[in-house]
This record gives sequence, structure tokens and C-alpha cells, in this order.
Amino acid sequence: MALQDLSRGGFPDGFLFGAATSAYQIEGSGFGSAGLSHWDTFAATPGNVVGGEDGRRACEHYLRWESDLDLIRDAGMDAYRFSVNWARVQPDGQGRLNAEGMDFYDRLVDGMLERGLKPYLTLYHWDLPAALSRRGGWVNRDVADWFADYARLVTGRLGDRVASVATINEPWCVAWLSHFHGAHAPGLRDVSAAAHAMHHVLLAHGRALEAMRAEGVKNLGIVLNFEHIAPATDRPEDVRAAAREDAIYNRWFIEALTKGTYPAEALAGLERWMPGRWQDDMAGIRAPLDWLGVNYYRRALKVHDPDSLWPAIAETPGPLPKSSMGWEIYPEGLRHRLAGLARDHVGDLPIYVTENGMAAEDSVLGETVDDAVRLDYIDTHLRAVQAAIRDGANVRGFFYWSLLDNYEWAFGYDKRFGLVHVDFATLKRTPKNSYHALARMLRRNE
Ligand code: IFM
Repeated sequence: MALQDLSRGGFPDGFLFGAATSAYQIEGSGFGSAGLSHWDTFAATPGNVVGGEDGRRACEHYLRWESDLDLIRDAGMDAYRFSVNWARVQPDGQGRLNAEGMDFYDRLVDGMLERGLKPYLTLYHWDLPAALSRRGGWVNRDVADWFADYARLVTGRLGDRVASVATINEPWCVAWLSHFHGAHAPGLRDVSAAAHAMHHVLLAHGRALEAMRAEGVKNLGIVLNFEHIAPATDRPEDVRAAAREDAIYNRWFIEALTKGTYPAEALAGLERWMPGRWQDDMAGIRAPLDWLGVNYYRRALKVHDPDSLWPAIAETPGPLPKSSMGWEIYPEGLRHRLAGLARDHVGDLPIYVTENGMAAEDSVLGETVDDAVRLDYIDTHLRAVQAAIRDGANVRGFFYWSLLDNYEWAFGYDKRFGLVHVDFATLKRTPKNSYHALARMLRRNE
């Protein structure tokens, strides 16, 4: 059975196992005098989210955080990756502090330490204060300074106890998915807004690193998402379309961070829409990282779309088994990505798999959930991590996405990624078979 012949002993000494979540997806943004974020307003606009669902209540983690942390400890995990909701600590995104919100994170971090869990803090997992969104959000260059001030504020309070700080989660989603595809808040479909956001999200990361380093905050990184992108056929136009997608999705951020450049295939369409003198910012964007976070879920097959403007790419379903997101399951892509990042970009820098997991159609039967398909997914992806380590990647940890079933953004509560099932009527938590199997694996050390 999956996971049965894996154990901690198969990973390097000190390798961390954890689970990941994000604030908007689990906390309940309606609790604790938080300000509105652009996800609250996006979700309240017809047509944006399945069923018009929002994160105002979510999993009520704001109220149930202690028993949620117990679940992580009881699984034998070493670390917990969580995020801070910016509008919870600064309701207007700048200035006024919501003491109640900051106290919540203070208690949460102490709660992790009391349970022997290392706190892995992410500063931005998509919940931009609505007040800043109204001022242009990621399209406005000032966002870099707003974000650096916020980073300084949060780490000024929590920085003495967290094990690591990530600036931004998945900048591709923050910028491209949200300003070009319009699928996430703020829901723009505008190439110029997208080009500005693609640059400003990195500028904000660089400014925040500088601000936090000046205050002595340690172990700073960023979390990028990668997909295994391949052409659906060997026709030259499909091969070129896949290369364009790869440049926008997989190469834009890592090349800026490690080489101080953007890929030519992406600039070919974006350069005319970029903010003026963007080149002057690249030295700050390239500031050294202490670690890199890698989120990986799937393979995506691309074709040229002759009916579309640049970048003229369409996706086509592949033949592999899929998660309930419709995402092809392809663990080899994780091995390939981790090894490639080490070889071509970050050398020996510590890499963490900060998200990996799958959505499945889980239902509670008796007192548990039979999610054999998820167990298999975790098994094959952990083996891919082991293979990447053998290939030379310095992978130091693995965080399953996600601890709990939660708000899957524009899909509402439809997609279940959790190790722990959540009944969204009662909010009862039921650990799935994958939770129990992972816990057994983490107790083995042979
Ligand atoms: O739920 C998201 C998460 O917020 C960011 N990474 C991908 C997950 C699954 O779609």
C-alpha cells in the first residue's frame, strides 16, 4: 500500500515534514475586526466564484486554531506553513493596526511552538486589503513600499519566533492569473495591468527582503509555483506555444530572482506594456535568497491558438489520471523541476516543497474518509523528491497542501485538498486515511 515502505529514514537528516494553509482559505475573514480584502469584494461580485461563496466564515480556523494545531502535532509533523491576512493586521493596508488581528497571529505562533511545530510564515497569500486594491493594488508601483512596511510590521512582532519567512506565495497567480486571465481577484483582463503586476510583485518582494534584513530578520525566501509544461504535439507552432507559456509561468520569476533578467520569449509580448525603467529595479529583485519554496501540482499540455492574440496559447486535456481539478498527475515533473532548479538556478540553496497535493471527491463514511488516490499521489511525489535529492537538489522539506479542506478560491468549497475533511455545514474535522498513513510514516525511522 502507498506510503507503507516510506519512512523518515529515507530522507536526509533534519528534513522537515509539514502541512500548509493560507489565511483567507481557512480563517474566516469575517472574524476579529479584519478589514476587507480584495477576495471579499471579488467574491461578492456575481460570476466570479462558484456559488458566490466567500471566505467570511471558511473553516472558522480563527476560532478553532488550537484544535487545528493539535491535528498537525498529532500527525507527527515538524512544521506548519501558514499565512497572515494583511487586512487582519492593517485593515486599510497602511497605517492603523488592528491589535486584535496581530494578537491572533502572536497566539498562533506561540501555539505552534508549544506543540513543537516550526512556524513557516508567508506574508502574502493573495488577500490584498481592498483599500489598496482601490488604489490600483499590484498595478500601482507604490505597492512595493506598502508591502515592505507591512512585512516590517509583521516580522517586527513575530520575527523572533518564526523559523522562516516567505514574502509572496505564487507570484504568477498574484500577477498573471489575476490581471491577465482575470480568474482571481482583482479579476482584470488587461495586458498592461498584467505586465505591471508581473514586475511590481517582484519589486515588492525585493523591497520587503531589504526592509526585513535591515531589521535582522533571518531565513527569508519566496514561494514560486511551477508546472510541467509540454507541447501537446510536436508541431513547431505547439512547441513554440509551450515555450511561451513556460517563459511566462516557469521562467519569469526564477530568472529575475537569480539572474536579474526576464525571458526573451515573454518580453516579446510584454515589453511594450512594462512600467518605464523597469531594468533599474532588477538589481534589488535579484537580492540573495536564504531558501526557495517550490509549489508543484501537475503537468499541463499546450497548443498554439491561432484565433488568439499574443501569447496565443491554449491548453488541451492530456491522457494521464487527473485530480478533481482536472489536473494531470505527473510526479516525474516534480523531480525534473527540483533537479533543474538546483542545476540551473539556485545551486546548493535550500529548497522546500512548500505545496504539493491533490483535490479528490472525498466523503466521510463512518468515522473516516477513504482517499486512496491521495495516498498514492503523496507516495509518488515523495519518491520524486527523493529522486531529486539523489540528482543533487538540496531539498530540505515537504509541506502537503493542505491541512484542511478549504476555500479553493474561484471554485469555492467544491474542491477538497485536505488531509482532514471539513464538513462545511458543521465544520466538523475528520482526518482522512491519508492523514493517518502520513502520521504512521512519520513515526517510522528505519
Ligand atoms: O489552494 C491553492 C493555494 O492557495 C495556492 N496553491 C495552489 C492551491 C491549490 O489550487
